[in-house]
Amino acid sequence: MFVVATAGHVDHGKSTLVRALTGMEPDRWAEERRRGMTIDLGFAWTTLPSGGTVAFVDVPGHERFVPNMLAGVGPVPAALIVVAADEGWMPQSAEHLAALDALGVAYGLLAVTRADLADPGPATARARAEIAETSLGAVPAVAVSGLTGAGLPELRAALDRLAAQLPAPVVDDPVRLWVDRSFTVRGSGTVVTGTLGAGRLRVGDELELAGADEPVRVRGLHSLGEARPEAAAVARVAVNLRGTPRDRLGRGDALLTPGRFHHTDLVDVRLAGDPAADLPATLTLHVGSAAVPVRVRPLGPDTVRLRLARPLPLLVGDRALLRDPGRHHISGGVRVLDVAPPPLARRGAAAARAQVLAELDGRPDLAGELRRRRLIRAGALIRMGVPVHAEPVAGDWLSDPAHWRRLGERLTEEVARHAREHPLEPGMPVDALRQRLALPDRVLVEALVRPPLRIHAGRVGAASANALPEPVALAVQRVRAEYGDRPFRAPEADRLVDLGLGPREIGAAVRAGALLRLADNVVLLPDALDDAVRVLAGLPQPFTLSAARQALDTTRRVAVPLLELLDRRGATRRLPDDARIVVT
Ligand SMILES: Nc1nc2c(ncn2[C@@H]2O[C@H](COP(=O)(O)OP(=O)(O)OP(=O)(O)O)[C@@H](O)[C@H]2O)c(=O)[nH]1
Ligand SMILES: [Mg+2]
Repeated sequence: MFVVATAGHVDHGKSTLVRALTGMEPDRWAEERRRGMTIDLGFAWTTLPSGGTVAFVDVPGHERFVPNMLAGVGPVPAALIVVAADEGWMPQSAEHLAALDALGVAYGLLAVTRADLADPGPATARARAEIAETSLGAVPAVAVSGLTGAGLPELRAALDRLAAQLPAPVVDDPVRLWVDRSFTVRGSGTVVTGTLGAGRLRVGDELELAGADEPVRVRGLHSLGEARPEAAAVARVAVNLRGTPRDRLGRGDALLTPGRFHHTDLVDVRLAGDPAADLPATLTLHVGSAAVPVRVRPLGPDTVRLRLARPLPLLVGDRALLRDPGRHHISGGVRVLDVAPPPLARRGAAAARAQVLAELDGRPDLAGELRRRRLIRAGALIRMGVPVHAEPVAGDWLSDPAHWRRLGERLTEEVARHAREHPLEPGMPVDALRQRLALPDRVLVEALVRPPLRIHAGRVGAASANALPEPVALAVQRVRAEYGDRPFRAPEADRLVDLGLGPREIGAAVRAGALLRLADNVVLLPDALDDAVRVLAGLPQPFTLSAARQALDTTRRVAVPLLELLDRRGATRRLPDDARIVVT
C-alpha cells in the first residue's frame, strides 16, 4: 500500500477527485457534506492498475483548518497537489505547498482539476513552476475532471508510477504511529487510526503511550476496512486498544515501540531555508499529527532551541514545521539536531552551543554523540534515534575513546594519591573512586581498573597492595625477633603500643597476612597456628585447656582464643566436657 495526502486551496476539487478515484466518501461528517467543504481529515482507498493499493488522506483546504491539514500530511511522505483549472494558484495552494516543503516532502503529483471548466494549461504551468522551487522538485502533472471523469485513467497511471518511486518502507524499524483519529466502537472500546510509516504492528503487541504508566495492548487491527492479524508499513491502520479509555489519547499522541523513543520537551533544531531574522518567540510546532506550542530561543544564525509545551517522542533527524497560528503563516521547516540538549546555564553557554550545532546536520552520528556526551547508555542513544554499533565499555555504557582513556589515567592518579594519604589502607574504595571521577555507575570504575591495579574486597589498589607499609613491616619484624622462639606468647598491649602497632596498623598487618589476630590486642605470628596443632597433637587426647596452655607455654589470654580459632577452623574439636581433641 502507499499513502498519499491531498493538498490544495479550498474548493479546488480535492475531495471530489478522491471520491471519483475511490468510490468512497472522504467527507465523513454530516456538516462537511452540508457545507460542501472538508473540515477534518478524510480517508479512502482504491486499487491501482498495477494491482497495488493507494490510500488517500484527504485534507481540508480552508485556511481555518490548516492545523487539520498539517496533522494529515505530517506522517505522509507523498502528496497529491490539487489546483483548479478555472481558479489557478491561490493562497492556500501556496500555504499547503510551503507546508510540504517545510516537512521536506519529496514525492508528489500535480492534478489540475475542474479541467472541464477551463483550459488547464495556465494553472498547470504556474503550479509546476511553484512546486519546482520546493522539496518536491519537478512533478508530473495530469489534467482531470472529477465531474466527467476525464483524465482519471492517466491520473491512476501516474499514481502507480509515483508509488514505484517511493523508497521501500523499513519494516524492522520501531513503530511510531501518530494518531490522527480516535473514537469508540461499541463492544470493542477505543480505536485509533494513523499512517504506519515504518515498522510492523501485530495483534497482541504492547505499545508505549506517552504519559501512560502502563503499556497499551493491541486488541485488534484493521487496515483498508478489514480485520488483520498484522500490518506492515506503509499502511493506513486502525488499532483497537485494550483497556485504554477513549479520553486517554487523541490526535497528536503516538503509539510507540516500547523503549525506542525519547520523550522530550527540549530540542535544538536547524531552520530550513532562509530563516526569518524576526522569528516570533512563540510558535506552534507541527510534527507527525501533533501540534504543540513552543518557545523559541535563537542560538546560531539558523539554529534555535525549542521548549515544547508538552513532551513529544522525537528523534534526531525528524522533520517538523513551525507555524505562526496568529498570522496564518508557515514560518518554516525544522530539522531536529538534538533531542536531549544540555542546559544553557553558564554565561557563554548559548554561544558555545551554537558552535556545536553548526557542525550538526540531523544525521545520527554515534562518534559525534559520544564525543559530546562522553558517557551514555546504549539505550539512551537508541531512544534518540542514534543507531549503536560500538562495543560498550562496561555494562551497556558507551564512551568516547579519548574520554575513557583520560578517565583511566585519572583513576590511576586518584588511587596513587589515596595511597599516599592513607598508607595503611589497602587501596581506595570503589565507591569513593566513583564519586571522585563523577561516574554514574560502579561498573564503570570496575572496567577502568587495569593491571597493575586490581580490585580486592571492594577497593582498588596496586596488585602488591598486600605489601606492608614500611613502619608496619618494621614493627612486625621486631615482633618476629622478640617472639620467634616463644611463638605462643603474644605481646602485651603496652608492648604493642611501644612497637607502634595500633588497631589500624594491626589491621593492615593482618590483611597482609603478617600477623594473626586472636582477639583485640592479641596477635601472634601467622605460623603459630600450624605449630600449635603440632604441639597439641603430641598431647594425650582429649586434652584440657590447662594442659594445652602448659604445652604451648602460654597464658589463658592467648590459649582461650587460640583454641577457639582452632575449633572454628576444624583443627580441634571441643567435647561436651570442655576437653578437646585434635582432628586428624
Ligand atoms: N465542474 C467541476 N466541478 C468540480 C470538479 N471537482 C470539484 N468540483 C466542484 O467544486 C466544488 C468543491 O469541490 P470539493 O471536492 O469539495 O473541493 P475540495 O478541494 O475538497 O474543498 P475543501 O475540502 O473544502 O478544501 C464542488 O462543488 C464540486 O462539485 C470538476 O472537476 N469539475
Ligand atoms: Mg474536500
